[in-house]
Amino acid sequence: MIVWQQLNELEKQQVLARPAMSNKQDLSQAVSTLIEQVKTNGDDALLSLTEKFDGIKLDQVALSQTQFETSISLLTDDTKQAIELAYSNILKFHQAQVSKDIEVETSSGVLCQLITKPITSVGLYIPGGSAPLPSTVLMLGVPAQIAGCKRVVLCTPPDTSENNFGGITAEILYAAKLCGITEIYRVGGAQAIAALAYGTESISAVDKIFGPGNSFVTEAKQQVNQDPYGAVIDMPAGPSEVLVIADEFANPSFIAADLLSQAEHGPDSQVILVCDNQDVIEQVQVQLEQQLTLLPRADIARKALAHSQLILTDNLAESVLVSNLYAPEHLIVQTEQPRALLPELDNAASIFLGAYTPESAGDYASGTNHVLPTYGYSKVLSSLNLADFSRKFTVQEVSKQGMLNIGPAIMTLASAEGLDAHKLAVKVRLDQLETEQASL
Ligand code: HSO
Ligand code: ZN
Repeated sequence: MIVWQQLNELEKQQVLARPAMSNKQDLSQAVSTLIEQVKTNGDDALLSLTEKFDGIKLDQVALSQTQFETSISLLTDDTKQAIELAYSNILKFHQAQVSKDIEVETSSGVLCQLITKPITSVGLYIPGGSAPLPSTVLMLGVPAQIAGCKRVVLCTPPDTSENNFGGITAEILYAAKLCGITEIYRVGGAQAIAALAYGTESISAVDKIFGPGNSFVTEAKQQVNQDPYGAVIDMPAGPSEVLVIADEFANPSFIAADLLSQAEHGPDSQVILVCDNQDVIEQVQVQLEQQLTLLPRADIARKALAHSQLILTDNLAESVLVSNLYAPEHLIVQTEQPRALLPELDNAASIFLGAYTPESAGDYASGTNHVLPTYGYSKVLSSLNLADFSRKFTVQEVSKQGMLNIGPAIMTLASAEGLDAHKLAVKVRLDQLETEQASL
């Protein structure tokens, strides 16, 4: 346990510092080689890299209809209903984000519009590996569906489990089906990102790539994002994080469970408790040990907890200050009056208010999006939302009367900037209007 008041400024910074990204140079070299392979050899590269990294020799990356049906038949009704409930809540919350187009007559005869259109083609990357994430299919697929993107492409590594070898995890497919996604490929890692950005014989390139992934995927997304001929990406990604603000009224068992749910994501997960009551912190420590014995992913969670922070503050206001400094991806507020703190919480990507709002609620089924800025980016970036799947553009239309109204000001401004061609573009029109007037 750390006592916040006993730290100097430098120590405070160190306690809240994110882990440095290690091996950057090696990783970026390895990833750019993979990307080059896909650019040069297309599908052949995808198939041979899938054999190398996933241990499966596929004859094609696309998933056939038969494979789709076989995989999906493995699902129980319970699972289907759970996915449907999550889908319906995520749909409701994102549907409400549809924004109206704007039309304003700024001066008489001068019409300005702001119009929203879907991004034409988007690629959704869904990780496989130790924890395939059907919930992420919903978080990306639902807004893509509501926005009306013409092409929605899903890439995920092939399933290696015995009863579905070479297929795709059934839950992922069911979630995709609800979101109306039909273009599905069995390819993961940096090679999937390269295929989405540059295209291969069977996968056409997309405009924007979404979704979480391991360090290879994250690096590949960054590289294609920097290439003007690559693809734009959703947001920068770091390890997942939770910060819990608690007071004496909090339930230590709930807090421990929330910290562990973040810790089990990966050894690099960031877990922080900020509390103004020492008893609560000590009880959380006991609970953590007890609950860890119940978890199949205890090894992973222990590694994350090894670099977690339990911070004792003087009061709630100081806890809020620490949270604002850290700018967490997820912020759970377990206090007597959680909503009262909301106006003070400046920098958190998704906030969970009250004893019965675990992070798991937002991860799966409350309706909010679980793709969120990490690594302190919540200070400036938003949680993923409908707007990320569309673009806004402006339209203006100036009538003759409108030109008479704003033309002289435009000419003055163009003169001030020394841009005479700009001035002339208005002058020729005003001259024309004058001639028309004279002939009446
Ligand atoms: N907590 C993760 C999302 C997730 N959790 C998916 C479970 N499944 C990052 O926000
Ligand atoms: Zn989670």
